[in-house]
Amino acid sequence: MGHTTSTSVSARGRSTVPLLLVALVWSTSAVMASAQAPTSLAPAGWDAGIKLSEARDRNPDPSIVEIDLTARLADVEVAPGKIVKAWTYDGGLPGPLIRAHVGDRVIVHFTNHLPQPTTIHWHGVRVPIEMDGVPDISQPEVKGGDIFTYDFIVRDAGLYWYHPHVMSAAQVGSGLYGALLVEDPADAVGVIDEITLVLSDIGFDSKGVLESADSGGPAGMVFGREGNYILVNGKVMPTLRARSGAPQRWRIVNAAKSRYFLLDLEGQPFYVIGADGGLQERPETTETLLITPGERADVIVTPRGSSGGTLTLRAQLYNRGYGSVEYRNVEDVLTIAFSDQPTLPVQTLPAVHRDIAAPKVAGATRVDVVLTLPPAGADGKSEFRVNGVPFWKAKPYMATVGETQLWTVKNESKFAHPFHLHGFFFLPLDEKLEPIHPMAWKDTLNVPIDGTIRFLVVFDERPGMWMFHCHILDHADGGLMGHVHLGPR
Ligand SMILES: [Cu+2]
Repeated sequence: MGHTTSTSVSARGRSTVPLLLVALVWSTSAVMASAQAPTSLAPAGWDAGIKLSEARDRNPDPSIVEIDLTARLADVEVAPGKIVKAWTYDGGLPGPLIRAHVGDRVIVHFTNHLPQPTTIHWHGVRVPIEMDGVPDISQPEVKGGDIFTYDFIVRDAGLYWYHPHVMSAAQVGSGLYGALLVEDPADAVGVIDEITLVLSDIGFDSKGVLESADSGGPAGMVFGREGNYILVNGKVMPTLRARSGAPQRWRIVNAAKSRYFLLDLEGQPFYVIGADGGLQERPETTETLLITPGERADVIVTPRGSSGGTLTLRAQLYNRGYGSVEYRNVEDVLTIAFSDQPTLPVQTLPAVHRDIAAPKVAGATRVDVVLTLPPAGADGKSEFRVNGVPFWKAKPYMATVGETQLWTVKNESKFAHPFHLHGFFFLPLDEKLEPIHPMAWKDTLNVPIDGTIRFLVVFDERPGMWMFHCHILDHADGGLMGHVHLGPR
């Protein structure tokens, strides 16, 4: 295959083993219940109605993924006869799935044909600051008609995603997002029927015209605008086929600009094996799966139902602030349609395991952050504040290369916030400053209403000005952003 993981030196304890060795010992980071080559258990064409289009790699070098990507307006059919004039990558909603192997070099020749400047941010990927897509920090804005080449190594296996960092709420909300899947042979957990699911929403009227990005005025900003159509891989309520009792691996990203997804499968369990930064310490079973904007989940589901019947993936209500549960209903997300094959006997799910070495709390620099939403001013405008100031009045937080920091983020606003740090993974801790198990590398973490999150982050060798912000993009635009200035040692 020609891929090598030997270049991906990790500062975070991920065992990195050259591929040859992986093939021999099946790696130290993922252990399967059985080393037998898995075979598909799904009915033929099970994912045909929902599968993402994929970016075309035009570089014959097996360790380089080189693609062209164009942002442009396009008519997109999200349901039969339901067409929206969306902002797209390559004319699709979402943009094409980019597939790479850990250690690959990814080159993206990006052209902007939008009526606005834009950039691409590679959410969760440990890129150099020059590739982070933040205007004026990483790069100038890419103006209409201009080209920018993104070029970086993908060091970590996992599901990532890409989206603009210019007028983010408007541009992401209009359709600009796509998934980047970085695969590692060591992460082949034994379930071959795998699909990437990009969850999002979009707002448009009966003529297919996008809802204005500032609809609802200041109150819309404070809530975080949600689109009126839930999308899975760009489709309203698509159908995935399944054989009852056959496990499927779902790689899920929430690319919505504000909407939380509290998923349930009519009470059937999700077997969670990974999060933002790849596989987690050990699997965990849950009946509801919360994925807030920006977060990812790697889960195995084993849907069960009657031959020819259906099962519905639903979004339950989650209270992320006023307007998120009042007068709202559980919404349907995806239909699972069972084949007429007999139900399979109970399958042993893979005993996925990953060694995660927690950074040390002792010696970590403490950083305390409080999120607030003061009453609106006389002009009726509200602003979110981080330690008393919105981002446009904030000074950067300081860090040095190699430093470990312990962040405490306290939410004193009456809205929940998915807190996202660019460029680095962090490890969530509990109130006793012990790692939360199963441990998982995160780059986005929900701070519930009146809640507090704590995490350890090791700032590796990539100096620069790294953003953090709420991934409810209206909140980010409304003040809830900041920067970490990572300087040389
Ligand atoms: Cu927020």
